[in-house]
Order: sequence, then C-alpha cells, then structure tokens
Amino acid sequence: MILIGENINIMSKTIGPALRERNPIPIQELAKAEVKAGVDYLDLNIGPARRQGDELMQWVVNVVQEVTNLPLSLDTTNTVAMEAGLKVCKSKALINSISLQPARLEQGLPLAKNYNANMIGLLWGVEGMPRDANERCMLAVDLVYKANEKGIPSDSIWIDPIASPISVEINQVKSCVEFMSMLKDIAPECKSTVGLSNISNGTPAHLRPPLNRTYLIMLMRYGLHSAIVDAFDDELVKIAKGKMPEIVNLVYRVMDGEKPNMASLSPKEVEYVKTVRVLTGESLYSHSWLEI
Ligand code: THG
Repeated sequence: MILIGENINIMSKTIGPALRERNPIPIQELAKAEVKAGVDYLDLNIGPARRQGDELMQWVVNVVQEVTNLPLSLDTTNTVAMEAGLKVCKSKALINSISLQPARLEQGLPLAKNYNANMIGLLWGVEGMPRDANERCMLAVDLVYKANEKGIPSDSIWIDPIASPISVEINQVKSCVEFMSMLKDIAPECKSTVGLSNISNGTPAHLRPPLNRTYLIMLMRYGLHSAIVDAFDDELVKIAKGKMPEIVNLVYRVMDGEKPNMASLSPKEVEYVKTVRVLTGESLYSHSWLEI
C-alpha cells in the first residue's frame, strides 16, 4: 500500500501562514517528519490558489525537494499552478487531481500526458458528487475512456471514489467501499486512492484515528492501492505496511458477518470491532459509539 502524506496543506495552522509568507522552515521540517514517519509520497495541497498559484506551487515543490527525494502529489484545482509545479518536479509526479468537469478534463489530461505524470481521477461529475456505487462506476469508466483516448495509460490513473464524512452520510461511506469492490472488474489496470481523513472530518479529534484506521482496512480488503493519510498516525502506517495482520484479519471477519465474543478480545480489538460496525452502517454513528 502506497501512503501519501496529507500534512503539508494550506488549511493547517502552521503551514497555511508558511505558504503565504514563503517561509520554507516549517514546511521543510514537516516534510522531513513525514518522510521519517514512513510515507511514500508527499501531498502538497495549496488549495485553489487563485493568486500567484503558479509561483507558489513551484516554490513549495522546490522547497520540499531540497529536503527529500520522495515523489510528490501536487494538490490544487488550479491547472496553471499544476503545470508550474510539474515543470520542476524531479521524480514522476502525481497530479491531484483531475475530475470529470469538462474544463478540468480539457486542461488536466494534456498535463498528465505531456509531463508523463500519474494522475488521480477524482470521481466528481458534471452534476457534482456521485450518489452511489453505480454512479461512481459510470464516472470511472467515462474518465478512464477519456484519459486513454488522450494517450494516458490506465496504470497511470489512480481512481478516487471520494470518501465523505461519516457524520454527514453513512450511505456514501458504504458506497465508497462497495465501489472499491467493483473497480477491479470495471477497470482492472487502474490504481486507486482515497482521501482517508475525509471520513472523520467533523468528528472529535480523539475519534478520528479509529475511524481512519478501520476504514483503511475495509478498503484494503478490496485492493486499495494507495491512500492520502495523516503521516503521524503510527498505527495507521503500520496497518498499511502489513505490520498488524491480526487486526486486519479481525476487521475482515467482522465485515463477513462474524460476531466475535467481545469478552475474549483486547480493548484495542473491541475498538476495531465496534468501529467497523459503525462504518458498515450496522451500528448507528454517534460521537459516543466506542462507549456503547
Ligand atoms: N481526494 C484527493 N485529494 C484530497 C482529498 C481527497 N486532498 C485533500 C484532502 N482530501 C486530503 N487531505 C487532507 C488534509 C488534512 C485533513 C484532511 C484531509 C485534516 N486536517 C486536520 C483538520 O483539518 O482538522 C488538521 C489540519 C492541520 O494540519 O492543522 O483533517 O479526498 N484526491
């Protein structure tokens, strides 16, 4: 499993100001810490970057490349900024992202082709967010067809079904997993990714790691290729790197309907079992699900 560290992003209280002030120190410190934590890519999220986005993206790519050789995921909706960043990337970059909105496709696909980059194909359609797994499949097929037509091979496309917060809509949480189980059939050569932390957006801080970790395992079950994650969640990194096979196995069994005897499980195992039930919709989500 490929991990893309999410931590360098414009929304962050330390990184936002550093990006705006062109102060390299906090960004380089964070980049080094993410590398040390064991991620494989660094996501550089500068947001929509309407003002001087091209200069900002180029600056941050160069600043990060001074301290690491890890490949970069360039995260912006501004295609001018995207191209400016691609120009200075030293290793094969990941374009984050290209959605199905016509302008995004028209401007984004040539970048993936011309710069020989990988691209995240975000399943955001002309009408916005897909409503279920079937709509996600239709968007994925459409996106891959259009990218192939422009000469981008399927194995450079990392499909992102768009994870959404559990506090908003459990059906979307389930659809995303269901879609992952279908992707192998509809686009076997494509890779996949997901913005994992989206799932726990809006939930209290201490509840985010259990949701993120459990959801990762549920998606891994269907072959998830990569995920955009909090690099500093040690347990999450361990799960992704295959170092917690017992927990992974337990979550898989609960997904299959097994009802383990809670009294025989460790507190950590109980936490995973309760969380997978919330994420499959079997138990109702509330901020106190772990205590029930
Ligand atoms: N798909 C793709 N790209 C994406 C997303 C996606 N990029 C952005 C986002 N979603 C993934 N990245 C983040 C980054 C930070 C957080 C969530 C997702 C986050 N940050 C904390 C917060 O806002 O509370 C802490 C911020 C901080 O560092 O201070 O939750 O879905 N392709």
